[in-house]
Amino acid sequence: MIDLYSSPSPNGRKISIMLEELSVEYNPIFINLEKKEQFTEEFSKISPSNKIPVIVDKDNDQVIFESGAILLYLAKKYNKFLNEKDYWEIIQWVFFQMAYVGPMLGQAHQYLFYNPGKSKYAEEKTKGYAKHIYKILDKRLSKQEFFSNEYSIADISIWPWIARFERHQINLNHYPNVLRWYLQISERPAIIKGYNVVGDFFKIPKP
Ligand SMILES: N[C@@H](CCC(=O)N[C@@H](CS)C(=O)NCC(=O)O)C(=O)O
Repeated sequence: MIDLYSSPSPNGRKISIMLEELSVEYNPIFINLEKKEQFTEEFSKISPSNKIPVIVDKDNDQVIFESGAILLYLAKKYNKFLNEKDYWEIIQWVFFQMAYVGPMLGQAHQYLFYNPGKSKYAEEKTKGYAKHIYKILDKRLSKQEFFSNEYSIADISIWPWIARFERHQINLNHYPNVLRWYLQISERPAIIKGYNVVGDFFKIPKP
């Protein structure tokens, strides 16, 4: 049994979606970020950065934080969504998500959605980064159905961020390949289920 500490956010959803895709039995535990539950002494023991997601795999007595490490752990453990043939291609896109897509779009949430009007410079800068990211993703998806040859942890890591396109002030119709990929993946039962496993219910946004 795996305990998943999560919240209804892109990084948390990556892992609930992965666990649903794997049809693994797991126990979702809600960490309410608004109530600052990520800073409790108890949670600090398993999350040195005081962030979700974290998993505790009781089968192996293994604790893992950082969503990229968790996706790799689960992909290796269950031998799915990270095939040998495309290994490095998948890894590249997963790292691109962790290093650029998540951090930059996370800044867009801060400046465009939660704190508009506070810094024109930061708003323009993050809008530019968001457009750059969507352009890169659109180009990749113009050549193939998924980020690699098959649906993989690359798609699972990127999709929950694109589900926040409204917060990035992005019109998905301007990125037709991302739009096609996003809508196609939105229909997967694991995405629908994994989107809402803790906290309040949210509808998956559709343009
Ligand atoms: N690099 C980390 C980022 C995790 C992260 O930023 N989690 C956010 C929610 S999406 C969080 O826990 N924020 C709470 C806080 O910063 O206090 C990962 O990929 O797991």
